[in-house]
Amino acid sequence: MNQPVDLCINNVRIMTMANTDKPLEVLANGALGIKNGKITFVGSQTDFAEEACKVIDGQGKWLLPGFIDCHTHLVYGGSRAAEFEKRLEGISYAEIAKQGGGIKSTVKATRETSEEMLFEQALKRVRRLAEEGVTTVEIKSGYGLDMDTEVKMLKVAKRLSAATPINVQSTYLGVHALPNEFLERADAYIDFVCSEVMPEIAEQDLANCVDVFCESIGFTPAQCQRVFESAKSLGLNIKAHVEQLSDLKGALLASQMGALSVDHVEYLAEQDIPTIAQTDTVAVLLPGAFYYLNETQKPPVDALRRHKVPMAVATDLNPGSSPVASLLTAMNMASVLFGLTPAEVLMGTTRYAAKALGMQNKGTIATGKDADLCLWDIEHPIELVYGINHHRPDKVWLGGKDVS
Ligand code: DI6
Ligand code: FE
Repeated sequence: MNQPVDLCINNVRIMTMANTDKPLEVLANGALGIKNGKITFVGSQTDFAEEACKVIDGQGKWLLPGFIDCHTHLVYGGSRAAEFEKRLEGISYAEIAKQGGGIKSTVKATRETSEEMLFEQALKRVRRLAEEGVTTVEIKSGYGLDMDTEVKMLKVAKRLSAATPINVQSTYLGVHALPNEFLERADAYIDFVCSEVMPEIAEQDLANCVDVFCESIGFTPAQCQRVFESAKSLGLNIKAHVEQLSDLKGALLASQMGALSVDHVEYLAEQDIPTIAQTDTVAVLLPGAFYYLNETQKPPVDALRRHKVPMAVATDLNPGSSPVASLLTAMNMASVLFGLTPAEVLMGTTRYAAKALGMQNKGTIATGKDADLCLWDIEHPIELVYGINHHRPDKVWLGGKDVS
């Protein structure tokens, strides 16, 4: 005889995000079976034949995959409110970075902040995201740039995972800015990252992905390529900040080397998109940074869409270019500022966000997937993209466990 499932959620409208051709397809009068944290049944209520230890009546509400914020820098010390004021006076983000502010000022603050304090501050940010139905968040290091602080940041990310009802995926972003100790010696810094820091992080299992900032105010494609090669030799995945402020062809490089995602891509050239479309790389759009930096160059959404490059949407939550602790707000911005359809935005924060993290077990509602789910009392999921700050999930399950 079959073992009963642990939980059945019935009487729900399910948006599975499993059909890429019809993202907004709805399973009316749906039911879901969960066993050992995995989805074992998804279908119509009338077809649900198994016995369940516990049954929840969804009262006709909407069941969606938990949201995934696939690009954040939410562990950091200090604040950049004063820099925000400077930018309002007309000094650009790049100019502030050149004057030693920007990322570098957060590096100084993060080095000076204890692990405990970093944890307490980041915990609040994670909770803000979780309140909106985010069940998985990616967290990057990159505000330490020395061995101890990068390790400290990644340890905080790991602790956040244990302390909150949210999955955390950690990414090592050592190649984010050049630390003062290596001024005028960028290649020596790349040597240090490749031969010392990355092996240590892999050894301690502190991250499973490596990111870089490929940019005129960051690192060259040749330097990023060396980082990617080392990361791959250690069995780590790769992704990259590319074409945020200028076109260095970083997206071409990263996608050719098997990157999970290329992020920002405002300055991505249309002619490069067919080549990227041949790979498995996701384009992660970050409208919060576009909004805060008052950018005018939009990512080539039409061409990405035409060539079927999967697009994800994330907050880029960080103290400088995107102090946005709200994925739902970033989702609205992706539509209003970049012209993504609600369907694209919903796919971009579930299925394709999971793909951008290499987490094929998440992001859709289908048998065998992790039961990370949200129940929403709304007329239609499009409402989650349409308004700002109207909705919170009624219930959230993480690996089948009610964490709401
Ligand atoms: N691009 C970003 O949007 C973040 N890092 C990066 O390379 C911003 C980081 C910051 O301004 O602190
Ligand atoms: Fe970023």
